[in-house]
Amino acid sequence: MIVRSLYELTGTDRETRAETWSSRRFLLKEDGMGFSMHDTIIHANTITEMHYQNHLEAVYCIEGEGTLKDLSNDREYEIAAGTMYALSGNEKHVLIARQQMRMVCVFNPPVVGPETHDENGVYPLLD
Ligand code: 9YT
Repeated sequence: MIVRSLYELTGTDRETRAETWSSRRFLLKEDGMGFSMHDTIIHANTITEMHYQNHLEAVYCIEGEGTLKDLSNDREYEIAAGTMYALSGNEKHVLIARQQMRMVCVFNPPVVGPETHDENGVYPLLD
């Protein structure tokens, strides 16, 4: 069994920071669950373009409000606490955070640890 608290992750190599977000990674590939689970803060008044070509991701918003645009078909969705979205087709997307947003994110395959977006918003597949 694995039991972890958010404060144990803060400031360790399980916390990855980027310009528009900070991701606290509760579960990584090394934990052997077959997925990774992150508690991610998206900073207020930011725009983040992402394209997870190598991973499927589900995102459950538990705080804040923003707009999600699916760049594969130009559809828009309002995201607020209590809303989940799943990138079931590796869709290129953009998240416009009007407020600070807090998201629980699950990745399959699991991330290894330090992944952050490359210039195309992609996470590499790491071993
Ligand atoms: C909502 C979102 O995808 N933000 C980027 C960070 C990523 N989800 C992560 O690694 O936690």
